Amino acid sequence: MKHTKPTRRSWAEPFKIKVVEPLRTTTRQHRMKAIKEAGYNTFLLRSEDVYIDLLTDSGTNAMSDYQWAGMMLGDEAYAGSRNFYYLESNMRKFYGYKYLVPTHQGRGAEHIISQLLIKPGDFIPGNMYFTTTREHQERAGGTFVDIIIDEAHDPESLHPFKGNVDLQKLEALIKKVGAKKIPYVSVAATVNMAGGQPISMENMRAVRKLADKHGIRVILDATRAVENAYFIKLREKGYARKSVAAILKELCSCTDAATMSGKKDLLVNIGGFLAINDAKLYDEARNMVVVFEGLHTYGGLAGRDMEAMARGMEEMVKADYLRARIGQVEYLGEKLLDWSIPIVKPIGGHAVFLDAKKILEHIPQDRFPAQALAAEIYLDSGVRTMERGIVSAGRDSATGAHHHPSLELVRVTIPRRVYTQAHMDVTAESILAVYENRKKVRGLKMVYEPKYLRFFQAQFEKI
Ligand code: P71
Repeated sequence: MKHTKPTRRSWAEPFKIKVVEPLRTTTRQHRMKAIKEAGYNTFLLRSEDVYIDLLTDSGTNAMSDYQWAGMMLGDEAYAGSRNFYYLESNMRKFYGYKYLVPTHQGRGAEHIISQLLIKPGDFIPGNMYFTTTREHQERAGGTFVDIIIDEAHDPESLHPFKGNVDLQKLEALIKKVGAKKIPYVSVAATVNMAGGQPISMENMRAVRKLADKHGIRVILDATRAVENAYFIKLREKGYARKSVAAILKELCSCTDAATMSGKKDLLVNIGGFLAINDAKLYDEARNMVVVFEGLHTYGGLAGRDMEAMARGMEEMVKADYLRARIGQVEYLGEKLLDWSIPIVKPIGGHAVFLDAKKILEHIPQDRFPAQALAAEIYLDSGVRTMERGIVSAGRDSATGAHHHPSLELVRVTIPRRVYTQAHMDVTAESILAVYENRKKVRGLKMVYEPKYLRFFQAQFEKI
């Protein structure tokens, strides 16, 4: 093999491996049967039939020895666990909100905030929908309105902050429906469905200012806010010398509360929380959590899970960790770009997103090109990815028609600290093999469609 001399010095994972979990390889024939039985839905595959699992970065992280050691210090008291108080103090230290309500995961927090703040007939503007977030907003009687900048819907746009809110769209909505019908602006950092794209600090400040002018709350989806803070450090003027920890706190300070899925940035396998500044709202949330999750000092979690989250906060902001984390995603993305495979640009924080609309241009969106592409990649190599297109977008709650998102993507999601660069190579080569045979891939028809969040359990057949 020929090796060209490097043009820059490499980074490496800032850890060594202490425990390993064997991977299983399968034959193509085995995978053919497995994906067919799963109705061509990668969510319905058994993990045992998967080789490299890039379905999600959610709850799939590898914990450190420091976190595992903390698991043994779980205080499993029903009330007042010391792990809760440690998590509360670290949440204050790293995110800066006053009050903490733990939940079993992110959607538990979304449920509570939506039920408390949204009235039937309300509108909730946000920088692109997220599946569970919108579901809870709609269940509470609200209507989600997309106010992300247009560039976010264009996979080719190189805008450095494709997660930004279009302030004119927000202002137009306020004018149209009135501030009283907008309980809050829902801002995500980074934006998952746009391709893991960040929002800039400048834009976040401007959203705060506009919301203040009209007395509207701003609620942050802080699920991947650390990765967003890292992009601000790299890309935004004036932030290169600031620490990610300082940037994260500044970002949160522009908002009134946050929902959090700890299963991403916090480097754990389960957990989440709601973080709030307003004492009255906190009081209501703390009361509601006992109905749906558990007492307000555990919120559906074991003490050890809270300890692991608290310790994960200390690790998530470290510069060497983030460089390797984002660097690994970039490594995979650049490889695919070198081979001219269409992906969302710029490369995002948690995943590389394949542009299924372009790759399978012979398959119309109603025949689920991204769903078909994810199934085909699994078939080729056992690498599991996720559809993020028309199936994920679901149906319009008012008309019942399919939403037709402009982005029809397959997400190749990288768990934190789990896979090596060689796994990225194998993954890239499988995607290339499928890309080269793309003309042979056929569309799908949906033969089973569940009522809520259909992408999880829908089943398909080949056309
Ligand atoms: C991801 C997930 C997990 C997931 C959720 C829905 C469909 C497929 C996979 C979860 C998020 C998220 C953001 C920005 C809230 C949640 C819910 N992401 N906000 O990307 O990305 O958190 O899963 O802990 O309930 O695979 P939760």
